[in-house]
Amino acid sequence: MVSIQSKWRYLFMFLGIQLVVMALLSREGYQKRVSYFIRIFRKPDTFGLFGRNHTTTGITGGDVYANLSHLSRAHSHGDDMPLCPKKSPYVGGPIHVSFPSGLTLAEVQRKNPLVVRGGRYRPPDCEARHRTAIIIPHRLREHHLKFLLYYLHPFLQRQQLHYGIYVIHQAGNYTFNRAKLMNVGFREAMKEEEWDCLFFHDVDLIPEDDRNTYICDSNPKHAAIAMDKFGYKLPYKMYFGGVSALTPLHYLKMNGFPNNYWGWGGEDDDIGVRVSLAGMYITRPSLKVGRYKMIKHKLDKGNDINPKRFNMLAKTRQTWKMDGMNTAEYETISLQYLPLYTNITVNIGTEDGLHAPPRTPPPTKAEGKPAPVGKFWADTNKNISKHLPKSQQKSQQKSQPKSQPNPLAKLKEGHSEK
Ligand code: BGN
Repeated sequence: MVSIQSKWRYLFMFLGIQLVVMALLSREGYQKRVSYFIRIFRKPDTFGLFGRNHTTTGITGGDVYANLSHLSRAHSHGDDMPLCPKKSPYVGGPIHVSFPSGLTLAEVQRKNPLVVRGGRYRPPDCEARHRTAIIIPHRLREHHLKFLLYYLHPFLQRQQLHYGIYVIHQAGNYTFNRAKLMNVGFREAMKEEEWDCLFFHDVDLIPEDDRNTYICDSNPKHAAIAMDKFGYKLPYKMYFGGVSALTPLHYLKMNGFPNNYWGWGGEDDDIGVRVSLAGMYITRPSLKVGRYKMIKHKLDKGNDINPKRFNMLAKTRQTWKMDGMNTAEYETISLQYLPLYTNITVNIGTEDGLHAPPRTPPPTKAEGKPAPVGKFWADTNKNISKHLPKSQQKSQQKSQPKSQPNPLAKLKEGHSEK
């Protein structure tokens, strides 16, 4: 038999436990804890994006869209909007990242109602403190791009940024050149708005923690410090690949990125070396925050390992001032303001130049194979026409002057107050 006295004891113990639970919940961040408990009992949604995520290190991630409905209900106050807070109230820490089949761009668009033409966004209820452009070099990775857009849009909205997403698409099928596409992205983005920070972003890397703020530091920042493919560690001290962030001033100080790394490897190391040659240093977020998941894929067709990278890297000290933003030659083939991003398709030429004529006299064995200029142009034109609506095929063609000796002057001309 339980005595009356012990009944009271149990009752007090029960009330005591309730008090402790209430105290815990009412502390700062209780909403996060409540939603965490709710998620445990909730079935995963159609895309399985609300489930818990146990990564290799046991970090649990939340749904990147979880608190964005507050934003879509917020009202714009026009000119008298207050400045956004220094720390966004929407930032929640680790994000659950998975790659479900069946996701469509239409779904991404539906989930991001405040994103406007060209993939631009401004917080609806406050004046953003930062203006960030995301530059994504791209070719034949539509599948990856869709996932990146799915995660990146809400990620940036949670950080209350004014942002724009630019996809720089290399036309034709000549060897891929990631760094040169970044130079194109920099110039084209800066022509449109006065971005105060540019994030150079691989298409297959998804950020896993929204405390990894997409704003610039006083020195160039390497954001992708902890990738799953490297066991969430930096692979080597000077690594500068994946995702990096520079202000326009940083970028111009180091003469942008190299234009002559065709194929996989080395260009990111060159960029890292340029940072120190220009008298700057690399900053990084913490390993806990700078986490990224890579979308698995095989080495791309048209992006073979660059055998020249070792020799080129050895010469960066001599070449960085002569090769970079000041010598980036390209032609813009089309500029499309799509609902989720600005798509810029460019001809960046080949190792032999922008419009290198077939070599005469015919190359000797020692010179190697002649550049496939004719085929390159045939394929470029075929590919571009396929992707453009008939009415736009001519009107969207814009060409750049063949040489742009002074990019700084050009940039200034291109700035626009929007
Ligand atoms: C390095 C590559 C980088 C690449 C990383 C991670 C080179 C240059 C020769 C030293 N660098 O080895 O470009 O991002 O691996 O994969 O190959």
